[in-house]
Formats: sequence, structure tokens, C-alpha cells
Amino acid sequence: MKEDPKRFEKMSMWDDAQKMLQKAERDGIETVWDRLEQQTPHCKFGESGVCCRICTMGPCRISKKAPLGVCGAGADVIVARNFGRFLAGGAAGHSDHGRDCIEAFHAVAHGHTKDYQIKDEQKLLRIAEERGIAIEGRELLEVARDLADEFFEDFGSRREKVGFLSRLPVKQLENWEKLGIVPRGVDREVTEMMHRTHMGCDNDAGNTMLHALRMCLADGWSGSMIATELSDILFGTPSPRKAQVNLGVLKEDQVNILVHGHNPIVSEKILEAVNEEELIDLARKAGASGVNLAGLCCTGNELMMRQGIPMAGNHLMTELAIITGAVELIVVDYQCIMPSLVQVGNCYHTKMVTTADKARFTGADHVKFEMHNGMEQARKVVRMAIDRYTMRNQDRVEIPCEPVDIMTGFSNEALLEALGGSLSPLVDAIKAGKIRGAVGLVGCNNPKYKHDFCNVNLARELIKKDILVLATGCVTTAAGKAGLLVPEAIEQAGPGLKEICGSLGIPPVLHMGSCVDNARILQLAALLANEIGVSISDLPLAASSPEWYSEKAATIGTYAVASGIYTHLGHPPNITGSPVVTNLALEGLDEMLGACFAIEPDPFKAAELIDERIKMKRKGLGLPE
Ligand code: SF4
Ligand code: MSK
Repeated sequence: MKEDPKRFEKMSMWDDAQKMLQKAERDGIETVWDRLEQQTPHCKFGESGVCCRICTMGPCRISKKAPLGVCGAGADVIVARNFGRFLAGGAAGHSDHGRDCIEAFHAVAHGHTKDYQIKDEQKLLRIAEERGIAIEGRELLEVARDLADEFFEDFGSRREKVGFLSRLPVKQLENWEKLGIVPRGVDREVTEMMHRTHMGCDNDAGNTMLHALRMCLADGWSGSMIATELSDILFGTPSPRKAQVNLGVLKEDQVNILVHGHNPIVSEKILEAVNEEELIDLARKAGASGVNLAGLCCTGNELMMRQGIPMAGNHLMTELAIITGAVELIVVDYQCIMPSLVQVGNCYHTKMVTTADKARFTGADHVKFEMHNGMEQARKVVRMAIDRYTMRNQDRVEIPCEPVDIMTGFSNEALLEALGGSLSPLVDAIKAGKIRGAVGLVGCNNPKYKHDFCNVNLARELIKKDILVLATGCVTTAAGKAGLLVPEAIEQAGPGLKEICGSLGIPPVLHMGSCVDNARILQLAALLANEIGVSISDLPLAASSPEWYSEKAATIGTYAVASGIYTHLGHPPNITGSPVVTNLALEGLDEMLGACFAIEPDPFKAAELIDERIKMKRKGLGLPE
């Protein structure tokens, strides 16, 4: 690709990315796109999922010549086991994030920290009541202690079903009971997947996949849902606010700090520290005009949703942000952080700081954040960044563009408020066909695609068809850069969506948070289903992750399908070596759950597929087209 003069345009649809790719080449920096080229073509056995490394009689690779592994396992069993473990990685990632939120909440409830507080007391009381905890006449922290215990129970072995299943339509829960996929404790389901996929256990691909559904449901309806609800309680429930996106949010004359990862426990403290007068003075003494904080990926989404902190970029922009030469320090928690960031940082003056013992990076400085020292550690990190500013070479700085305005903060609570306190106006708009349906457009970037091209074009096509888009994760930055996250974007929407969003003053693409916050979309789907009196699978809803890459994204897709939401992916997971697993994903699940996966790399064709599905569901409900 190096000789092609249009190579940068093929890598990313964005001007800021293309300029930074040119700079990377000038500065001699290797990026994710270069490494993809080095890794291509990928191993066909791995790609189709038929390489097994589960025991040392192998590794075994399934082919026409050798259709069985040493133990006798065939392609279906091997693919199911590999995919089950892949999904377990995603469920564990989200849910362990959820557990960290419970531990923070527990520390606050027991007075073990002064650095964290309860910001949304009303939400705490509401959720406690929902989970059957007495609130009348009790101290807030007493209720919080009970709620922390209640949430810890959701991770254990004794629960027959996780607590938030009370949000589900009854008919749907009955179907899950019939199928044997009612999720029990989160840790139990993940551990059981590891057990089942040990050599000599579950050797029936369909049965392994059934457990995969159960495990992913435990993530969606418990691990992730708890993470979202507790983050709101601790840091505030998001409400609509303005923010900005792209590399233009970096400031040439300020100390630039980027927060990256997923959990707001670190980034919220960094935000407080950068606003402290003493540290701002220190930055001025170092020659900067101030300290600027911006986000990347989902930690960025968390801060943007609640605090309006600007977003520098999504997954494929993380290396490119450093290549601006303007970033003093990048502080990370966990998930989706490329190890290459340390090396790219070393080519400039950028320091990488890790904060969690479970996510350390060789070459980065480690500043461990714990409940009792969050503020002190945050100040330390900001001082390190100020120190780095004195090493910046201004001649190497290039901030490639002006930022783009967006509107963020659409939690379900905020959406309900915008609707006047009830879902009825939304239901009426759906029934009348003004909003024909809704799609959760979620997930990542993947250098195998032109960066953000599918994310943006699918969003555009859907809103044209009067389909409301709910964006989370890295899609958000894409939609924001494309001008779709502002109320003025209704001009690009179909007439019905334009009328409804216009009257509410909201964009046709609503930012609902980070990838853990897909739990908000699940909850909204359940609220709508209960309001109409049907199952989620009866609703004109879909989900899509056009440019997905991570285990977590596959887990989200699986819990969406298991919850009755038809889910489009730009490319399949590594399952195509198994007819049983592939047919189950594309067709079989539809019979069981009223939803299945669809694979389509072209965003325009994907929009048509989703549209057809929405038409079918509307017809099923007797709604007009
Ligand atoms: Fe090979 Fe079976 Fe061992 Fe897998 S479990 S590596 S297929 S012998
Ligand atoms: S950060 S999982 S690249 S959305 Fe949540 Fe983005 Fe996907 Fe990571």
C-alpha cells in the first residue's frame, strides 16, 4: 500500500486521521495499519476458528485431510469451544469492570474513602427500591451498603437468576426458562464456559452455544447493567449537554492529557485534578496557558456523557492522537488500549501511565489508583503531565483540524425527560410510523475497514429511513465527526424522524454512552416492550456493529440477539469453519429467540437488511408502513 498515493484516503475517511497518517510516515512511526499489512494474509485456520490449542495432544488444525483433532473433536466442537471462550473474554471484561464499580460503591457506602461520593441520590434510592431494598426512614449510606451487597450477590453462585431480569417482559423470561438460558451469577456463567470448553467436557456445539447465550445475558443484564447504574449513582446520571470531537480538541498552548480505557473511576478524578488552581498555576509556570483534558474511546465516552469533556478520537485514532506531538500524557485504565501506544509515545515526549494492576504495559509508568488515594494519584498524574510539557518540541506539533460540536448525554432518564416523563410519545411515534424503528449502532473500529466509513454511512442511511439511531462506544465519535450528533442533523433524516426529533430538539442519532452502556439500550428496549405489552423480539428494533473487533463487541452482539434484537455485524467472528455454529447464528437463533445475526460488510446493503427486518416486525405488530 506504501506506493499508492491515495493510500491514506483508503485507510480512514477523516481528514484529521489522514493528515496524522502522513505525519506518521514523515516521522517514521509505524501504526496499526502498517502492522495489519505485515500480518496479512491471516491464517485461514484461525480465521475460520478450526485451530484448537486446548490441550497438548495438539495443537490441531482441521482440514479435509485431517477432519478430526487428536482427541476426535471435529470442526463444530472446536469452533464452538473457541467462540465460547472468545465470548467469555468479553463477558469477563465488562463484568469485571462492573465489579470494580461495586467495590468503589461499597467503599463509599462503608466510609472507606473520601475521594468518591454518591452524586445521584435519587437514582440510588430508585434502584435500591427496584431491587427490593427498604428505603423508608433509612440513612442513604445504609441503603447503599445493602445495594452493594445485593449487587455482589449477582456475581456469585447462589442466584438462580440475576436481579435485573425483573425488567424483562414476563413472556420473554418464560421463553428463556424454557430454553434453559436464564442467566445466574455472572462469575458462575463465565467459569462454567471455561469448564465446559476444557478438553473432554461439552462436546456438542449447539449445547456449548446455548451456554454462550446464557453467559452473555449475564453480562448484558447484570455485569454491564450494574456498571452503568453504579457509574450513574457515583458520578451522576448523564443529561443532554454540548461537547466537541476530533483531534482539534487538543490545544497547542496547553498541557494536553488524554484519558483512555473504560472505567470512569480514574478519569473522573483526573478531571477534578486538572481543575485545581494549584495545578493550573504549576502549568502556567511551566509555560503553558492551562491544562486540557480530552478523552479517547469509552473512558472518553463516560466523561463526555456526564461532564461534556471533549473527545479526541475513537479506537483507530489513539495512536494518531499521540502523533500530533501535542500530547504530554496518556493515562489509561483498561480495555481496548493498544500496547503500541507506549512505543508511539516514546517517539515523542508522551508519557503513558497505567492505573490498574490488571492492565500494566511494559514501558509505561504505573500509578496505582485505589479507593482511598484516587485524588492524590490523580494530582500526581497531572504533575507528571506538566513536567512533560517542558520536554515538548513545538516544531513537531501539528493539530490537524478544528473541533466539531456535538450533543451528548442521552441516558434513559434524560430521554424520558425529553419525552415529557413518559414513553407514550415515543410509542405513539413508532405506531404512527414517524419513527419506524430504532437501531443500537455500537462498537469499534477495525483497520480491516476504511476507518469509520461503515459506521457513518450506516447511521446516515438509517436516519434517512426514519429509523432512530442510538449510538454507543466508538461509533459515537464517528457519528459526531460526521455532524450527526447535533439537532441540526435532522435535515439528513427522513420526514417522520425529522418531525419528532425537531419537536423535541434532539439529534436523530442519540449518544447513549460507552460500550458497557449498551445496557441502557437493553433497558430501553424492555421498557418499550412492557409499555406495548410484547416481547423485545416483537419490536421494530435492531443492533449493528459494522466495524467491530473485540471480544466484548461479540459478547454485546450475542446478548443483543439473545434478548431478541436482530444484530448486524460487518464481518463474522471466527466461526465460519463450523456449519452448526454458523447456521445457528444466522438462522437457528431466529426460531428460538425471534432474532439472529446478519453479516454484511457494505453499510448501504446493511441498511437495507435492517430496514427489511424492521418492516417485518412492524407488520407483525400490525403497524402501518
Ligand atoms: Fe487437539 Fe482435541 Fe487437544 Fe484440541 S482438545 S488440541 S482438538 S487433541
Ligand atoms: S472502546 S470495545 S473499540 S467500542 Fe469501548 Fe471502542 Fe469497541 Fe473498545
